[in-house]
Amino acid sequence: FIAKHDDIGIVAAGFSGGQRRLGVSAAPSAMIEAGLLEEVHNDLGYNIHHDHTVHSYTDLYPTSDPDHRGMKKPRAVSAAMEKLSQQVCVLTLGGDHSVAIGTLSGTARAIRKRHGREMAVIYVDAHGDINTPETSGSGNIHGMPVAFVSGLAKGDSKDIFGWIKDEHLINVDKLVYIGLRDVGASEKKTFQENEIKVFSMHDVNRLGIGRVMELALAYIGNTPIHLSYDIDALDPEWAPSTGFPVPGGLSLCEGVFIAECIRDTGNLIAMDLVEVNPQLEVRGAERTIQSGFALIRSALGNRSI
Ligand code: 5AB
Ligand code: MN
Ligand code: MN
Ligand code: MN
Repeated sequence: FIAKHDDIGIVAAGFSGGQRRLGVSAAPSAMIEAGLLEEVHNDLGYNIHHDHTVHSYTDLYPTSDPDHRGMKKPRAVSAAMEKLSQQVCVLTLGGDHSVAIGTLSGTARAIRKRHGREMAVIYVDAHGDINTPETSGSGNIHGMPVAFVSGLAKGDSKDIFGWIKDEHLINVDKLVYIGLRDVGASEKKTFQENEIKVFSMHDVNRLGIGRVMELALAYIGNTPIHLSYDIDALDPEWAPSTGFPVPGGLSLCEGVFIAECIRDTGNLIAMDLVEVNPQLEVRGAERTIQSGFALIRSALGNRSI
């Protein structure tokens, strides 16, 4: 897994079609301009494979894309994520969290093909992102990625997530959430009915992040891990420039600790960093970008002490 390799593929997935705010597509270029590639190469020591393109996938948007089962831009998101699913990189810079439909399905398929195994997913987020089109109040697909990649929400025609096959699916028995604090009633029901392992902010506050990570990693066992990190898991103090901030989140210190613990397993195979929106400059996007850097550095780097 990546801890044992010197090569890293990075894809800049500046996709914003899973929600209605535009700036989130500018996140990869903002992070790259702030020196992300140099940091990963010079400081973390990886050979970077990167196509020097920020993919917005807007060329894949159909001319007509009416709502379907309440979903906004269903065909655009589906087509973009079908493409991203084939790109399979270690680090994906979003974009909104609908990109996880592409990344999770892509890595799940790759790990099945290469290693004959199912991967685990650690999903760090303020939100559940497990709405189906039928339970979503907003119709925004960035609130639905886990439902689609776990098979809880079914696609229909090929151009509306029908391309998601069994080989792309993640197993909800190997899924762990950390940081939740804004979860809808039907999402709570889904968590309970499927006995999904959730460590909410309440659990983090009750147990401490150290114990939470012990429990989370023991639950997963020795399994390849895809880390899907929504920057809004961090408290707005540390990540103000994001589309759906929720107070009462992880400190940067806790957020970094999560990434370090996962790195230390040696089982990290892929990471998404999503929902940075440099155009929502509450207190300047710089702080949010620097927090994102810290998470990436901690997940991919070596121990500094
Ligand atoms: B994010 C909400 N649950 O479905 C919905 O930022 C918010 O990727 C989704 O976590 C937030 O629209 C999606 C209300
Ligand atoms: Mn290459
Ligand atoms: Mn999310
Ligand atoms: Mn979120």
